[in-house]
Amino acid sequence: MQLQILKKHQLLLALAFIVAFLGSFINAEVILSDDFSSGTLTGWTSVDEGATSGPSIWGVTNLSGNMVAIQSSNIYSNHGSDIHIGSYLKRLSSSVQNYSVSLDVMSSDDDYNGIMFGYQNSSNYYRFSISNQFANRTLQKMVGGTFTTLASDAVAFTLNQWYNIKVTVIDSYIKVYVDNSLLFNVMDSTFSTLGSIGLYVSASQNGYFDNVLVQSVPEASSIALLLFGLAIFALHYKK
Ligand SMILES: [Ca+2]
Ligand SMILES: [Ca+2]
Repeated sequence: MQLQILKKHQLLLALAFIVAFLGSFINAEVILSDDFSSGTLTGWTSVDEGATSGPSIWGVTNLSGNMVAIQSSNIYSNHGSDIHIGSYLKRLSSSVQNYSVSLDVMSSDDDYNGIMFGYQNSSNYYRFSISNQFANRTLQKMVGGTFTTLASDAVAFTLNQWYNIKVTVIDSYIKVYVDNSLLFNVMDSTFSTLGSIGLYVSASQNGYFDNVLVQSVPEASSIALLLFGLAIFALHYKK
């Protein structure tokens, strides 16, 4: 009987170690958080691609006491086609494989705004964009300089309204959420690492961005291992 109690305590201790150890993997880790309250774009690099109405004008502005990033030129190329490039504000270079990118976006212009992620270089990345004029929300990948549409719908964003866009890339599944509602769920493993992210505009004079949050997401295998440990513990404890 005493031996049994001792064994239970040892098992509990072992479990505590397992939980503590795996906890470090289970917790999402913040890779980047920027609410632009610093008033600067330190750490960000602008990349202009649009041949018309450039250059870009990126900065930080105060909207009713909230500091946000703004792009205020109408820079664009290939308007209305799948390409619709313009300018982006780039950051990070990460080899993390499972991740989430969240940000708030708003525009007083009716053109393209969005987010680039899984960015390996200027010819290889994922891009989610929204357009009021062309009434669509589109997830694309650019591979070797050529865009392919992965998912699209026919909904226009509302001018001057903040939207939260969240993208998760976990085990080759790309999920796009708008205001916490799942919009797209696509399987694609072309770009397996986070790479860089980009705050994206095309012909969007006064595109606003805020609350950029990039996190690593725990791998399913870590969670499975923890559940396995818990199951073993439960079985022993039941005896
Ligand atoms: Ca802010
Ligand atoms: Ca415009």
